Amino acid sequence: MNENALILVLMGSKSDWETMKYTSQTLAQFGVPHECRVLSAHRTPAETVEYVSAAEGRGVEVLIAAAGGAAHLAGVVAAHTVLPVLGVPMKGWALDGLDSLLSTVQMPGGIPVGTLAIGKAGATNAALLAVAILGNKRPELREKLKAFRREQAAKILQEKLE
Ligand code: RP5
Repeated sequence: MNENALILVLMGSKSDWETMKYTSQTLAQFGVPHECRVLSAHRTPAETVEYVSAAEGRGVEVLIAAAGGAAHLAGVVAAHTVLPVLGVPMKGWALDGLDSLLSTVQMPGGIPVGTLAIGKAGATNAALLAVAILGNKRPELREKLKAFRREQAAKILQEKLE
């Protein structure tokens, strides 16, 4: 447990870590204190609710939830907190992650989940979006994001094709 965590990253299974390590790596790159845990909406429902319900009181500002298949984790997380919740659909074992995408993104009105792309791109972008949210009140993080965008653009502009 990281007592200073501003972001909690939940995933439904250890098998999601292969993808969600990119969320953790990106948050670490920006120096954002965070905590990653395996918690499942259907395999550990009580523990998931307990963990999410305590987030606001701990000073957490954003939650990221990743799941595959019938990917209801992000929706369940969002049901138990008013903190912003970002969902990352995992590619899963069937349907190339389309099942996870629809399960995560199609929240009925009233309980929002900001859903990112399937897989690695979504895992990375969830971290970048969380940093942008934190950046609203933290000028140093906003500056880091601007520097990241500049570096990204410079790399593209230097590309040479054989
Ligand atoms: C979901 O089921 C997890 O998020 C994972 O993406 C998927 C498969 O889990 P395992 O069977 O690999 O544990 O709950």
